[in-house]
Amino acid sequence: MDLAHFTPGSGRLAPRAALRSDAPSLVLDGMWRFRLSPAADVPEDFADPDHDDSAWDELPVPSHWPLHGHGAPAYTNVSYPFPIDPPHVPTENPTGDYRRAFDLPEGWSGGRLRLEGVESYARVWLNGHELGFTTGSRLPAEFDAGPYLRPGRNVLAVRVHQWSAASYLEDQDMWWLPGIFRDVTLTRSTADVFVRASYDAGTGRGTLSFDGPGRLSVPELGVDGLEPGTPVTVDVEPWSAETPRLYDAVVACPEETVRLRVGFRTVAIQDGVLLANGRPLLLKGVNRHEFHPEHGRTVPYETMRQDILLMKRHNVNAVRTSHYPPHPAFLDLCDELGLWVVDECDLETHGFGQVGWRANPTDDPRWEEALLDRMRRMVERDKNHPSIIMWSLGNEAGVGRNLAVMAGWTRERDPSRPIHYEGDWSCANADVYSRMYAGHAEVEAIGRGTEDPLPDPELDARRRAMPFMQCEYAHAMGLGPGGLAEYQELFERYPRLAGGFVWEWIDHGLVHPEHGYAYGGDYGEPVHDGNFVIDGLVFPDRTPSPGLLDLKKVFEPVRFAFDEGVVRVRNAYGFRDLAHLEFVATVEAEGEQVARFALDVPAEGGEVKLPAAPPGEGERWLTVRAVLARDEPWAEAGHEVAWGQTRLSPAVPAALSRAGAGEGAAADGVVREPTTGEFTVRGPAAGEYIVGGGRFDARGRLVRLFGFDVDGPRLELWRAPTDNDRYGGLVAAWRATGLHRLTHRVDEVTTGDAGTGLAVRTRVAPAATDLGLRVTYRWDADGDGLVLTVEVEPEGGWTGPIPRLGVVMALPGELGDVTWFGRGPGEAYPDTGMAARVGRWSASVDAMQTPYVRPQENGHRAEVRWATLTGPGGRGVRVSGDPVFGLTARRWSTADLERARHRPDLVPGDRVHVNLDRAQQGVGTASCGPGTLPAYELRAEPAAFRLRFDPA
Ligand code: IPT
Repeated sequence: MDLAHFTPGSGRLAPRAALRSDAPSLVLDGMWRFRLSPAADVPEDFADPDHDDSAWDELPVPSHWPLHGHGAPAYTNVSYPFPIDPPHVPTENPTGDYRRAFDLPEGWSGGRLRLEGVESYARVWLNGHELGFTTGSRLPAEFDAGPYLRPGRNVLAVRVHQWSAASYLEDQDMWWLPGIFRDVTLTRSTADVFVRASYDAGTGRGTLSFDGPGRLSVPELGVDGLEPGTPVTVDVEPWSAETPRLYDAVVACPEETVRLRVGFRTVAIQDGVLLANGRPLLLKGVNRHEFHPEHGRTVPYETMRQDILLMKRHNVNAVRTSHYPPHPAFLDLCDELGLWVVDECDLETHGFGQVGWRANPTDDPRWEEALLDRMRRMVERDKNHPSIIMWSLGNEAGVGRNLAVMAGWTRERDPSRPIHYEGDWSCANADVYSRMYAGHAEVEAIGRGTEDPLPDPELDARRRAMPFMQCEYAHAMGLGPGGLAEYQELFERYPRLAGGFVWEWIDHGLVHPEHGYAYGGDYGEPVHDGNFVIDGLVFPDRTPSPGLLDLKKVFEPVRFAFDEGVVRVRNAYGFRDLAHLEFVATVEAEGEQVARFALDVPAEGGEVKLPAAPPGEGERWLTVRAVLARDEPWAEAGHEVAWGQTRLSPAVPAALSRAGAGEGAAADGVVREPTTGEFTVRGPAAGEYIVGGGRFDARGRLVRLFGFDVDGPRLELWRAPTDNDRYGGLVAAWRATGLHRLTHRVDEVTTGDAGTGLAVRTRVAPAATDLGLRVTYRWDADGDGLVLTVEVEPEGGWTGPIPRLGVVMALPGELGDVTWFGRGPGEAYPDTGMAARVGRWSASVDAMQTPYVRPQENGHRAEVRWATLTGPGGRGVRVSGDPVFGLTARRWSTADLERARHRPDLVPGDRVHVNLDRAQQGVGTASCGPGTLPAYELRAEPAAFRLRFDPA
């Protein structure tokens, strides 16, 4: 079988719209017979209707065979997993033969066999007659089955090759997953309909027309029996992602009746600004791959819906279908629930970049037909969706003549939607200037229109008149992404900036018996890209990661600004007012609610007076929340859309001046259980020191605290590297310096005059360098508590950032319950954690871990005023900051965390390891994109910080 050819298919019918028709159709999904062969040259006798397949396996359709025990998945990002020698493909070419018998219903005649998606090359036989073949994995193909259908039993046979010339066009960053992975139907529908529905914001009227057979009616608009090609203009409510108003339409064709939902909206570019319905359109988007942790790209309908609900609930308003057209039902849901969509063609040739783009199909006339075929099939299938606002030619396919062919055809077929393509920065074939991972400074320059010019003045002038978007930014790999708020600030400041799409929606971790979730290399792939496939805003099971919670905050459509006794509420929606929201304010003292009131906010926003809070003690915060007043199709009444917080009093929290306000504080100096005698002993015993409730060894190391065995605290600069730390190169520098292997030399242990204090002078330094830190730990008893002052003085020529500055200590494993007053409930780092608000939070140590698929630094709680770590009976240790500290608690050490490759590698030990940080280095997004912004970098500088320990 020759798979090394450029032709995209044969025997296929002209592409047409995905439509809901009343024409009979037969769903052929379900169990098929299946046989996998290691190469393509298998005899074709299996297509014979009488072929004996009784010894074959069964395989569900739709599915990917490697996820059902046949072969294994493989992950590469940019690299092709086979030699680059187009159009040739490997001899080792997993080939799946599928067979399915079905009974034709009585009275049935004619019909089309429709395959919604097969990866990557399918040959199709009906009753032994070859109907043709198709490529273009995430695009439909239809074959005329009519001539070969027969009454009663029919046998369909499909041969699927994993590799074909078409594989060169499908080098997307994802698992290679062959198979019939979307639905198969036999349908008698033949109609094609193209509905055009625009909206004129000036008149408030919509214009409707259509191409196709039959007559169009929209009863709700009084449109009845409209003929093709005859526009009609009527009063309508426009469609937007915020207000997804759809009208039911019917097209009565001679042989069938087609039902559609029409949305009126107009996308335009004016003065370099992207507009929808005459208003600026700010894309708050995400890149979505189709992914399910068990089913791969065969995504159940309910999961598609869940994705959209999750997006909407997190203030996402747009989706780029990276990097191929999704299942058609997903787009129906986008129309219905409201998301702006950039529909992307199934085209990526990224791996040619690794050979200097030699022989790139994008620029080779022999591939023109195949590339155009993909574009046509996408546009024809999806043209009726109001949600789709741009067509994307593909992703990372380099530059070349075939792009012009794709764009040219598309412009003619559908002039109503701008064309997107990022891979050619000259924008020769695009209508918008799109980039990926541009840093903040460059985005700002583009916003101002002061970007570097293109060499060609004509192209430069064209591009300068274009709106700008980031089709990918803020790489959500592992901990992070950092820098979201700063991007959003720019997008909102400059009208030319139309926002963008965070990379990416979901971690593609496949359920794995040993590793929990698998990533590249876990199936023994010789070429792979490790955990680069784990870079989503939701974990593989679709639990939101902290990154998504931050994104929700940054994307909020309502903004609050506080001033003396007032809050200014700004409507940041593009297409609706605030009438659908309710506003609730609460006042908390030390995290406990002391007042709650409703706020009357005008629908257009504005300044609202805040009622006076009742008098009282403690650090007080006022929180305003905007929640849905009524159910929306995507969330229930009460769902929080936005919030803001302001501190009422006092300016500086009184954390260190004797614990008093919080839970677990020792009352009036009375020492509580356990009383081991340590509380009363003063002064050094043999080989040890005792200060208040703490016992120290001869080297000044705290070994018992309030009767608990402890270890430390001592200085810590290290953190288990994040993906951004690693891929951005910081880790290499940190390791070269030896920050992961600090030595601690004790120079002097002295006691204070009254025997109540201890000073431990040390030098903390890595081997093989003269860099170091003079660190003094000063311990003072204060009532029942102990105050630790840490003074740090760097020595030598420190350059570059350090991971963290703080102390680490180990507590008994039984102290597994944590309550803190600070930011929460989730993790926060200097440039993340916008979602973390000030309050009183409780969680077990186990629940404080963020389950990043590839373990790394996580779970840091920021700006903690005080925290208690307690065990059975509520006894334990309370730590207070001066005024705040960063808190991390885990059942494994940083070294264990760093060693782990998958979650199951993390085995709880018998200690709780607690980091009490003064500061951490920001997170950034350097795994792909800019690193930490300078404001969030941590340097080795002289520092002093205090912590107070009390029995809890
Ligand atoms: C960019 C790709 O478009 C995207 O598919 C993904 O691979 C991402 O990188 C990394 O996760 S391309 C890159 C060269 C910027």
